[in-house]
Amino acid sequence: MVQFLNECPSGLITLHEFRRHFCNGTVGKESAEYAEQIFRTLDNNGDGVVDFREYVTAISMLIEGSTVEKLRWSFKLYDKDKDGAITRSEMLEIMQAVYKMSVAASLTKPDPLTAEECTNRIFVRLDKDNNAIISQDEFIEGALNDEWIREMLECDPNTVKMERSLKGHTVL
Ligand SMILES: [Ca+2]
Ligand SMILES: [Ca+2]
Repeated sequence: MVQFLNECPSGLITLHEFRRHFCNGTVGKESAEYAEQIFRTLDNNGDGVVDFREYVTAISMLIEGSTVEKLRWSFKLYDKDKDGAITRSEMLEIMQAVYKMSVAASLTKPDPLTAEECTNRIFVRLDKDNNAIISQDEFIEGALNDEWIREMLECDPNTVKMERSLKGHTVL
């Protein structure tokens, strides 16, 4: 947190600053799109800046939160237009960003699924009522019952990066 305050004495962080900060790691510019999604999720009231409180709330939830809380956060990450439902294109967008980032960071396992295949598989498993969107209930319930889904949705590169940052000097 000290570094956050040093870099943002006003206690506010803009997307531009966040992207620079977030991408200042091993994964380089491939993470820019993903950083943007995370920023949007952090920016609770959608005013284009993340204040210290929003930031701390999110970080502590990602560290200490329950699985359901984390899934709720992931849901928001995927639900780009914040209408309470995830469409296939919203999911694909995140998957592609995560995918590019994983490839750049060499985090992918051998023979990984493509972003499209992941999205399709997730939809088959989560969209229980077959209406082509995933509601928050479908999302959380499905993920709780399916380890593969949970792993996919929690976006490993993000988790890894957050943990790495926290252990190092970047965030705290
Ligand atoms: Ca949506
Ligand atoms: Ca549905």
